[in-house]
Amino acid sequence: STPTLIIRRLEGPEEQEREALDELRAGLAGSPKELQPKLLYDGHGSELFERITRQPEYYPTRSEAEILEQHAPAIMERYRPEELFEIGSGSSRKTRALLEAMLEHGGSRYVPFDVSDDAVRAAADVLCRDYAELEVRGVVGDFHTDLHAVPHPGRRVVAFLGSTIGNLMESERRAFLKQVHSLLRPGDALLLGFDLVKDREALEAAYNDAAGVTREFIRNVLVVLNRDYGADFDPERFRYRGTWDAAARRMDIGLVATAAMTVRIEALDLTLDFERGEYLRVEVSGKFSPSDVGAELRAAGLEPVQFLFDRARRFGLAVAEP
Ligand code: AVJ
Repeated sequence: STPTLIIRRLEGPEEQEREALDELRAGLAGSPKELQPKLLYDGHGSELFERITRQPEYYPTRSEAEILEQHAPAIMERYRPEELFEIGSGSSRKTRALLEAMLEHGGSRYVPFDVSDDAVRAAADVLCRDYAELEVRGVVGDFHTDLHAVPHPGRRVVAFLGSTIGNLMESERRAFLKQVHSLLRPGDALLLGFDLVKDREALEAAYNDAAGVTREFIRNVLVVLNRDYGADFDPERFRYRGTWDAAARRMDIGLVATAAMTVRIEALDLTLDFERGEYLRVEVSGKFSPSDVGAELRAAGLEPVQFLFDRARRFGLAVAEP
C-alpha cells in the first residue's frame, strides 16, 4: 500500500506570526532577557541539534534510545495503539523502536507533530520509504497552542521524548500536561522522557561539548533573529554559557554580552540595550527525579504506571495513563 502524508498547519500564518512577535517582545522585556527555545530550530539549528545528539558528552539521546529499544515491545504489546502520536518529533530517529513495535502489534499510523515543517517533512519522507505499511500524518504546529486541533480517531500512545519537557517552566509544564491529558482516552497511554538530576560535572559537560556544537547551536539563534526578525545582533560579541542551577534544578543556557551594545529588532520596532556581561537566556533544560515527574503527572490527572531507566540510570521514561 502507498503511505499517505498530510502536512497540516493548524494556525494561519498571520496568527502564527503575531503570536511569535508577541512572545519575542514579552521575553525580551523580562529580566533576564529571554528567548523562546523554539527559535533554535530553523533548518540549520535542527541540523546542529542532531549533531549535538551525537557528541560523546551529550548522553540524553543515547540513554533514551537504550530505554526505548529495550522496552518498546512490551509497551506496544500492552497498549496495542492504532497510532503513535509524537509531540516534538524532530528527526523521529529514536521513534523507530516504538514504530516497529507498534507495527508488530497491528498499529499503523504515525502522527509526528513538530514546529519545524522541514523536520516533519524529512522524517515523514524517510519513514514512509522505510516502512511501507505505515501511514504518516505529519502535523506542523506549536505544542503550546495547537494540540487540541489534532483529531483522535482511535486508540493512541502519545510520546513526548528527549526531555523536551525540561524546556518548559513549572507553570507551563502544568498547562502542557493538562493539554496532554485531554488528548488521551481510557486505554491510551503517555510516554514521557525526562532527564534525571545528576552531578554538576556530567550535566555541564553535556551542554559544553568539547567540539563546540552546543555553542554553535545556541549562537545560531542570533542568526535566526537577524534573518527572520530584521535584527542586527553581532554573534561575535556574545559568549555561550551553559551552567547548572542546582536550586532551580535546571541547566540555564544562553549568551553573555561581551560588551555594552545596542541592538535593533526591526520586526518589533524595538531598540534593545545590553550591558557588558548581561545574560540573554535562550533556554532552560530542567532535570527531574522520578517522584517530581510522578507528582506533576498526577496533578494533571495522569496516573504514572511505570518508570523505566537506562542501565546507567541517567535518563527516565514515565509511562502514564489517563
Ligand atoms: C531538545 C530541549 C531536550 O535540553 O537537552 C541540547 C536541547 N540544548 N543542548 C536539551 C539542547 C542544548 C535539548 N532538548
